[in-house]
Order: sequence, then C-alpha cells, then structure tokens
Amino acid sequence: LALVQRCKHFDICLRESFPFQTTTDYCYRNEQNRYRPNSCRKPRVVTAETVPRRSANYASSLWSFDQIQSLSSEYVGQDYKAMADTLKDAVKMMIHKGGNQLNTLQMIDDLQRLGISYHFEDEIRNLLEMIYCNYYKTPEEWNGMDLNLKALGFRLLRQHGYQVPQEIFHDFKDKMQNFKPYLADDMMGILNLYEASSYSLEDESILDHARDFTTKYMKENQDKTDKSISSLVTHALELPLHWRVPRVEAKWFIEQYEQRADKNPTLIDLAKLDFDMVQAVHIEDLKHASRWWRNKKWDKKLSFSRDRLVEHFLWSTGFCHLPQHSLGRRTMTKVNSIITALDDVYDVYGTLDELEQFTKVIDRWDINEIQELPDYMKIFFMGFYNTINEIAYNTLTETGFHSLPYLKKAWAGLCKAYLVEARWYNNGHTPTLQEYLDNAYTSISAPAVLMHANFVISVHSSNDILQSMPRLEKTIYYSSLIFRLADDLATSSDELARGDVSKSIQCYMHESGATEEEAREYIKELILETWKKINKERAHANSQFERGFIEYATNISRMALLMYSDGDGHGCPDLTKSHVSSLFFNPLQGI
Ligand code: 0FV
Ligand code: MN
Ligand code: MN
Ligand code: MN
Ligand code: MN
Repeated sequence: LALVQRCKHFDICLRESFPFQTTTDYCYRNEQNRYRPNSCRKPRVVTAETVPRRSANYASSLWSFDQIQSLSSEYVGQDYKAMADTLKDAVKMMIHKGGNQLNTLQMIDDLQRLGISYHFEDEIRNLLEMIYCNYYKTPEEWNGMDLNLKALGFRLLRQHGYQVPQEIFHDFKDKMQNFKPYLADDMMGILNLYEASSYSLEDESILDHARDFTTKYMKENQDKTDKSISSLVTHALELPLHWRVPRVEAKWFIEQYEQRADKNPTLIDLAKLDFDMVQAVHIEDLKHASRWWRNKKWDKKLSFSRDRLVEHFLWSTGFCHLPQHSLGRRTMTKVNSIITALDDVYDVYGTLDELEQFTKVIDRWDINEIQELPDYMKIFFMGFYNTINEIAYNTLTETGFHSLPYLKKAWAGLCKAYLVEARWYNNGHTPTLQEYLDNAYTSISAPAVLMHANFVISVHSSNDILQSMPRLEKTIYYSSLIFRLADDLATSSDELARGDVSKSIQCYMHESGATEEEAREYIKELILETWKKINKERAHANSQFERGFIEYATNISRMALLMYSDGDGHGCPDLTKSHVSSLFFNPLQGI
C-alpha cells in the first residue's frame, strides 16, 4: 500500500494528496502539470529559449556612469566650513536672545523646515522643555492661547515626544460648529491645526475631526488668502509635513522662505550654504555607490532587472541625509539595489523551480551550492553574497559586532516572502487582505532594509541594538505596511497586467466585493490609521538609539509616499528625475 502523504506545501498544491514514498520538502509540476516530489525530478537543462519568461519592460536608466562620475561640487573645504560656523554662531546668539512663545516656536519650525535644526539640537530641546513646562501642562495654561499658537506648540511638542493631550483643542471642537466668524482670517491657525492633526494617535476623535474640518476649510478658502500662505496650503493639502521627506522638504521650503518679506537673512544664508555643503557630501556618496554598481555589471548581466542606482541612492538619502552618515547611505544604496534585482528575479524572470532552489541557497548562505543554479542566478548570488559579507565585515571591524547572522536571516526572510508570492501567483491564489499583508509587509523589503540600518545608522553599542530589537518590531511592521500599501496603490495595475500575485487592492476587492475605487479609498484609510500607530511608537521611544531608528523607519514610509505619489516613481525614472536633479545636481548657490 502506498503511503499517502500531502506535500508540505499542500496549500500550493491545490490541496492535492498524492502517494509519495518519502517525505519531500518541495514539490514541482511536471510536463503534464501534475505535482510531483522533488525526488522524481529529472535533471533538466534550462536554457533561455526553452523557458517562457515574463518581462516588465522597465525603462533603462536615465543616468550614465560617466555622468555620475563627472559630478562635483565647489562647496567643500575650510573656507565654506568657516562661513557656516560663523552663521551657526549668529543663529545661536539669536536663540539665546529669546523671544515670546510664538516667535520661539516659529523659529524652531523654520529651523526644522529649512533643514538646519540638526546644528541646534541641544538649544531646541531646551527651548521646548521650557515651553512645555510653562505653557502646556494644564488647561489653565493653554486656555488663553489662540488657535495658531496652540496648534504650532502642540505639533512641535508631540514631534519631540511630549504627550500634549488632544483636549487642548476641545474648545475648537465647539467653535467648528459655527466657525466662520471665528476663523475668517486665521488661515495660518487652520493650517497649523491641520499639521498638528497628523500627530494623532488612534481614537483621538478631536484630532480626526480637526483633520477633516481643516482639510475642507483649506480647500474651500485657499484662494482667499495671500499668495505665500496659499502655496503653503496647497503643499500641505498634498501631504502633511509629518509625512514628508525632510531633505526634499528642506529644498522646497528654502525656496519658499526666500520669497518671504519677513525672512531672517541669517537663517536663509545658513540654510542655503548648508544645503550645498551637504549636497557635496551626497555627491561623493553617490559616486562611490555608482562605482560599486558598475563593478557588479548587473545592468548588463541581469538585463531583465531595473537599472536604478541613482534612484536607490535617492531612497537612501531620503532615509537619512545627515552629512555624518555617508557610510549608511553607501551601504543602503547597495542593499536597495540588491533588493530590486531580487524582486525582479522573483516577480519577472525566475521560474518557480528556479526560485524554490534559489531560496534554499540563500537560506543556507552557501556559496558552494551555486553550481546548481542557472547562470544569471550564479552571477546574482555571488555579487550579493560578496557585498553582504563585506557589509558585515565593515561592522565587525568598526564595532566588533558580528552582524552577519542577523543580515542572513533578514535576507532569507525576504526571499521566503517573495517565494510565497511566487507560489500564490503560480496557483492563482488570491489571499485575504490580512493573509496577504502578513507576508507583504516583509516582501516590500523594509524589514530587511531596517535590519541593515541597525548597524549603520549609529555608533551605539551592539548591546543597545540587541536590547532594542524586540521593542522596535511594531515600528518595523507599521513603516513597512505604509511602504507596501503606497507601493500597491501605484504599481499593482501594471504588475497584474504583466502577471503577478494579487496585491492589497485586489485582495480587498476579492474579499469584500468592493469596487477598485472603494478598495483604493480603503487602502488610503489604512495608511492614515497606520500613521497613528507609528505616532504611538514614536512617543514611546526611550533611548537615543530607538529615536534614531524610528526616525529612519518613518523616513522609509515618507520616501514611499514620495516615490509613489504620481505613479511608480521607482519603476519609471521619469517620475523621479526632478527630485534627483534637485537634490544631487543643482546647488542653491547662496554664497
Ligand atoms: C518596488 O518594486 C521595489 F523595487 C522595491 C520596494 C525595492 C526598491 C526600494 C527599496 C528597497 C527602498 P515593486 O513594486 O516591483 O515591488 P513588489 O514588492 O510590489 O514586487
Ligand atoms: Mn492556495
Ligand atoms: Mn516587483
Ligand atoms: Mn515582488
Ligand atoms: Mn509593487
């Protein structure tokens, strides 16, 4: 009697039971399209001609190697550094001179938006502590403030981890009933309330109400305000400040601020000079990463895959743009490039058989096993393996910490999630939204990115990092989820057209019977709710390492909203080229 066994991947095997003599880990489909155990597999020579493969027809790169290597900036060296130091001293004098509460808060907001607050972290922390203690602890203290002051203070304090309660706006809730006389000329107050509402936690109905109300009000009244405010309003309606990538926002805001009649000349001079000096650092990082990419030759050898070195660098810069984090940007650009290549292997080029085998090799991290792989996978694996080992080697020699077991685990986790999707696609399986997301938050790659980030964003001890890891799991999940949902909103139509697993929109439609438009609205609502959960994690960070990590994770979500704002900005470099030019090619030339 034959032993009747289910394949371990019985879900994938269309719930088929079949007689196998031995336990098999993996199964495959034979020429008759029947599922068979791997032990029955005949060795088979796979050639490009015999295997039908999908194609994504991704556009080629807009940026050549020579063009990147020829970039340079004059904003380097001692003279510029001395000028910047003089301006920084002048700003510190301004800060110490002080001002009223509103002026102080506005200055902090301007420093942040101009991208120069990182020079004044201690000063800003002290100012906010003083303001919180004097004005925001009890209703007696905040009751007398006008809307604009309240909202600005609330936003900046929550941003910096203070637990100011939403009840600060309770009176506003009543006034919203008959708001017109109260608000007639307070567009700045409305705008600041809107920005404040993006720091809401779950179940903060006053803030939900404030978001809805201010959004509607700004849409209806923006043409009635003067031009400088109305451009801020248009910008805010696209995305609130809290959801925006700091470096991209700085470039935009510096140009806006410069037009202002009441601008502070010292701030604008420092902001422009600092932007250009930091850009000079970025240019060197980009050139370094581009030499690595050139050496890999994947643009030629894996020509089915996206050639996006510059866009990968844009992502890394969005995650962390501070000048002292060059190694982090260089490392993450490699990590991002590997992820995109891997994703295209799994989604576009690889056959299911190849992918099953490939996933095992990655899981075992064994270079000796590549003999069995098709040529393109040999090339990919060896380049990948060498790069990740080198990244781990850098951490080992810099900090003494052996990170490779963690990195390996993250890559195996990513590939297993990719494989789940490949199997679903092969079986025509449409998961429920939750089943999909339980896998897709990993397959969007942010957990792998963030595992690498642990070891390159800071000089904290490995003990700090290891102790924080379990505390940061929720942050990783929420920031990955926003990345995934934003990606699905922008890319799933093309993905399904060329052949891919159902993404969040389709899973939700399938499970609920919603139309595509309703599903898209639902996904946008999920993004909003997920931000509230990120806000909670931000509020509970309890070390410098955790705050840095959470900021990095938040920037991943922000970058996703940027890259996917008008479509697939990662797949179609045309959609992203203005950000590339603005951040890396064009200085502000203030001085
Ligand atoms: C998205 O592509 C993509 F390529 C990603 C997420 C990698 C690049 C960026 C970073 C690692 C930061 P695609 O829409 O094909 O991804 P999915 O997961 O939907 O196949
Ligand atoms: Mn299934
Ligand atoms: Mn893909
Ligand atoms: Mn994919
Ligand atoms: Mn996608």
